[in-house]
Amino acid sequence: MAELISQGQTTCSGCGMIIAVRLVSKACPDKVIVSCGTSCLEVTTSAYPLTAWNVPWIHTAFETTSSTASGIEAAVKKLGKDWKVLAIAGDGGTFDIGFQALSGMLERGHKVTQVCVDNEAYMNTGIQRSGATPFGAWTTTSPPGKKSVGKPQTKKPLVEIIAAHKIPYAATASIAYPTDLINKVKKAFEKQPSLVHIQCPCPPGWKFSESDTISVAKLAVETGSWILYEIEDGKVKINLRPKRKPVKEYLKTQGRFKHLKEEHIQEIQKHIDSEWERFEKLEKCERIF
Ligand SMILES: Cc1ncc(C[n+]2csc(CCOP(=O)(O)OP(=O)(O)O)c2C)c(N)n1
Ligand SMILES: [Mg+2]
Repeated sequence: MAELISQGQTTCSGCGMIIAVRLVSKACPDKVIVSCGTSCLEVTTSAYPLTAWNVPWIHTAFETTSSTASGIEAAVKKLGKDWKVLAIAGDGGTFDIGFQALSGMLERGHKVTQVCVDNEAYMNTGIQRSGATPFGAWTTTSPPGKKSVGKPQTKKPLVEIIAAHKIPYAATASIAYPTDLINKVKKAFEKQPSLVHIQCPCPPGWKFSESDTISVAKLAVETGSWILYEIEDGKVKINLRPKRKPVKEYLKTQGRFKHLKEEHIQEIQKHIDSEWERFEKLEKCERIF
């Protein structure tokens, strides 16, 4: 088991993303090569001339995590080595600018596991909205005001889009459910190409106290706004069915939602309820892709 990161990185206190990476470590094979796109993860772990990485690691551009990983995998194959390849990128690097490279990597069938450490905005460049930012959230590029609710769109359904590439494994995970997360990353390394999408609460970007990271992550799951599920060989499985708390309890923990009016909160609640209905139906299908 490779411990990917050593002490000495410079993440903010309470950073959910670095907890996610430590948990991914628990499921990583010893011989692993990492491709990491520009993100908080990269800037906090590799400030020249230092590095916190204990394994072979390549910093690649914001948009090229998966193309670099594809190249590493092709080289490993050609050399006949048994190294596994891990691609890690933020939500911007996975949902948005890196999406084309990711789609290509999956479509070509490269044996790579991609982990998306999703803090729901472009954080290292100053909290700009991404395709992963949830509806209604404040960011510096989705400011609420008289004519704006915050981010007007809902979160892109990444895992479903990824599973539509007919890859063997894609899943969501939460840092508040470490055993589930570790088991999923293990399975992802066994069934490549694969993707694990981890929600990573961010104290400065979501505006909550740095001591609350895990409780915020847990509330996301308990309110049903972050659904723990996997799609294995096209078959959907919901991994946890919480007795859902009202979403208000999750929203009120974070300053990024503090401008929301009751009608917006109701809209978010409705969206969650309809997503659960949809997922319950999907789970009954033999396979969805
Ligand atoms: C082509 C290009 N556009 C913009 C940037 C600036 N940039 C670097 S990282 C980043 C945002 C990263 O967001 P995300 O992938 O979510 O990672 P996070 O910082 O949130 O961890 C941006 C906009 C860049 N490096 N390259
Ligand atoms: Mg991000």
